[in-house]
Amino acid sequence: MKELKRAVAKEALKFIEDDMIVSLGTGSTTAYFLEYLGKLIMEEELEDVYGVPTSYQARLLALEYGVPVVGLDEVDAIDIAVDGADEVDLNLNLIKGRGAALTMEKIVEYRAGTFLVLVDESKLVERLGQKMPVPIEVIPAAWRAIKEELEVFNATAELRMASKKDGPVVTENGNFLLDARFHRIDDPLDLEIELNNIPGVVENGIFADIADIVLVGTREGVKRLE
Ligand code: ABF
Repeated sequence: MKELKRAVAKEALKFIEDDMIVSLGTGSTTAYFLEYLGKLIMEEELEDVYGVPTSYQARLLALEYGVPVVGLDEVDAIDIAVDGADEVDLNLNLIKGRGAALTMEKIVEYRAGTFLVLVDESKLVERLGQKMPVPIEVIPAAWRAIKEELEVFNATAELRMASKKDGPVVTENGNFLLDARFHRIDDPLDLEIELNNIPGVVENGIFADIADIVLVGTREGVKRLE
């Protein structure tokens, strides 16, 4: 799978031009993209490209590979957002958030001129929710109330734990994460809106109707879905 991720990461470079502001996602596929992007910048093949990291991990990797970083509040616009996903359905709706950075990811990817998603073929599904849970970022004190509310949606939600001794995962915004398994997600956009209407929910990992292009690494080469 590593080769497929590297292949899509390399293909993504074709979308990057001089003077672009590029938001940088989390996860292993985007890490390969950062490695290749940094190389082009260090070799001066690309000039005046700046990265807007969506997580501390993305920031560290960008700096390690030589990609200059700026804050979201320092730029007028984001030309292109590059990020991975946990699931992609036939209409390019996504589940994201296994990397715990879904809130910042959605903020920048909603705002970007182009949102480019990098996945390997194992992420493609007929319908969202088939394999992966939907991560939901919640106000810590409300996690149990929201977990019970999610039963109304026929979902079973688990509080994401860092480890037995370290307790729950805490996001960079200081919140908890519930991983919610839905039996069927027939209308991702509708569910995304309904979940964000539950008091105490900060953001959820359904990214409906937001991706512009999905590059899929397959054994037959990189496919472009849009
Ligand atoms: C981020 O990285 C998250 O939204 C998503 O869950 C994860 C995908 O990681 P990988 O590319 O390693 O599968 O995009």
